[in-house]
Amino acid sequence: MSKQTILITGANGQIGTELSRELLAKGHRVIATDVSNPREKIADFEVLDVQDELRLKSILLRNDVTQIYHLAAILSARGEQQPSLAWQINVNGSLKILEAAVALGVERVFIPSSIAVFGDTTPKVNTPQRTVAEPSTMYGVSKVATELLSSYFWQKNNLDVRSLRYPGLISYKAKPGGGTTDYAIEIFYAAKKHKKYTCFLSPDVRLPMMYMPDALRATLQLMEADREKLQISTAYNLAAISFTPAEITAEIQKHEPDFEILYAPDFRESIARSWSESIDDSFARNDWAWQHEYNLAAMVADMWKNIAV
Ligand code: VAH
Repeated sequence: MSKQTILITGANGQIGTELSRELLAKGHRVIATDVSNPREKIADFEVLDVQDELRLKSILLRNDVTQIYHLAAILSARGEQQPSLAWQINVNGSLKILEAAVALGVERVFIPSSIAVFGDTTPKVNTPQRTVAEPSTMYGVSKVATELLSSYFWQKNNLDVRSLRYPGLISYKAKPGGGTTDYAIEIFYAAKKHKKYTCFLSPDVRLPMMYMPDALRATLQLMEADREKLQISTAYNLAAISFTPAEITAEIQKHEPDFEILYAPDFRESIARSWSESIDDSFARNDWAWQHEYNLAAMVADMWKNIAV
């Protein structure tokens, strides 16, 4: 892909922090944006609330932006505590991004989706690409809406919008916030620091998960794929591993035999149980040669090696 000028919203977040570095390493120019200044400046940075249409357009115009990665979002757990804010940021924010992209000739836009679009009426095992999507969280509702907006803007405005239904993402370079899958990150810090963790999900709750290096590679691979090969204009199912709190605990105990887990399910249990247990991502593997690299053991080993407390 030729060198691009890329605007990232939500750049201080779990994905944005690492995506900025990946895109810079590929030689692209990155304008990182978020609602507050970053702790560490990785790229050119501008404060931006995605609901501020005038400022958004000013930054896009001033920098002649050719691509947008719109990562700003309120995740599932926080979205249940602030549903109206989740709709404002996740849907109205995305609509402003899409409208500005069309108005200013931005060539390509990435808006992440999530396996949170699935609900209790969705087949839970090997969830198909095209299936029932009746989520029971505002986050899931907002992601169904943004998937449909993405497809609409492709069909009606020929705007090249692409999206992935990310599973729970695990990483150590930037802390996540407000997610239901965050236990799978918290557990490492607790194991290192205290050799004990109280998990907010039950031991048998199986969820689709992915190590961040796989997620970053999938994102760039999709964004660099030929559009003609892409059959899906909403969001691609994306899969790597699926595990339960009990299974990741057993894997961590191979590194810290004294690690102990306690279970105290909270409101996030019902969110997690409404989601898929595993995902069929055959469309991604067929259309743009997706292939994950990290299994549970490899992810845990790499997290354990890199987490410092
Ligand atoms: C969340 N990490 O927990 C996000 C993700 C599949 C879950 O979308 O809300």
